[in-house]
Amino acid sequence: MNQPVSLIGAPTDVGAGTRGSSMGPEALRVANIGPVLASHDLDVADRGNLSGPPNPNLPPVDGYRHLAEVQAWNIAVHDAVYAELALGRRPILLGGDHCLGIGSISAVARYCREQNRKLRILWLDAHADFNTQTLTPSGNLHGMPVACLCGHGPKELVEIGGHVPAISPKWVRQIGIRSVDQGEKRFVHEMDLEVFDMRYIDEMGMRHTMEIALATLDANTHLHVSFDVDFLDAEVAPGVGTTVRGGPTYREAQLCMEMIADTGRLGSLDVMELNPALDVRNKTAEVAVDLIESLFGKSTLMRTRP
Ligand code: 4U7
Ligand code: MN
Ligand code: MN
Ligand code: MN
Repeated sequence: MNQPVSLIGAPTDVGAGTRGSSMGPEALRVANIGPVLASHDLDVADRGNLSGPPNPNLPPVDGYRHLAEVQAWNIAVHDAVYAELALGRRPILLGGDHCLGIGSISAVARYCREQNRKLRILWLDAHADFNTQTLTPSGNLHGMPVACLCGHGPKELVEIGGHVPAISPKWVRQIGIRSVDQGEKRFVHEMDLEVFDMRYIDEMGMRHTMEIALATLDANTHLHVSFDVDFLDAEVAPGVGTTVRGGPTYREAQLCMEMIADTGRLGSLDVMELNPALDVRNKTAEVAVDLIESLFGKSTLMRTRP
């Protein structure tokens, strides 16, 4: 029997530069995320939306915008994600901007630590999200979650999971990256993050990329996918705040999701940064739901592994 899943909405854009990702959870529901997953022999519970402070829309203070609000939302996300894991269910976080990856992944890491499980994180994104207080060009915390999880950030966010750092950079594989800021680039190298950027995918292909990114998973590994919808090429997915051209095509993204599904290890998921205010007839939400369907095992035909 498939492990049940729980949808958790986190309707906020406090960590983003462009407003609107706060409407992401509802757009994903309108695109039928719940029923679509339920059609694949999955028990799906929609837990509704979390609540938290409104977006005050203020400039950065000491390099961070809205730190207190981002902290409050992440604590709510952490608690909700952890509660689902403790029930033996697979949390699907419906964002919301990507700063919420801190709450979500710190909860997954805490659970894995308690259960003595290994953790592998696939970060599907156009961006590395590895900025810090001094490196950030914007102060927007959705550009900093990976650094915070690795222990580099304000204590308000770094300590949310109880254990500092929440994760090791060694557990992370970043895929689809094509926009990294100058200082951020140096820090990614310094911390030795494993990045499969678009040039790598162009040269080696998505199949090889995913084989490498998914290598060395074992039966005791929890796989977490943090899917920033701007991972996708801007023509496929216009409904995001920070579009970057030159991303994976629809077919490449499908293959990526199918190969993750084939591992049978998917334990939790974030669907982040969808911005319905910038979308066209909800098509980006529909594309995201299509891809998530593949991630949970939809395949065209029955297949045996090659
Ligand atoms: B997302 C940016 F400067 N790097 O830090 C920044 F380009 O969660 C963008 O991946 C961050 O969408 C994008 O503000 C964050 C910018
Ligand atoms: Mn991004
Ligand atoms: Mn992101
Ligand atoms: Mn974005």
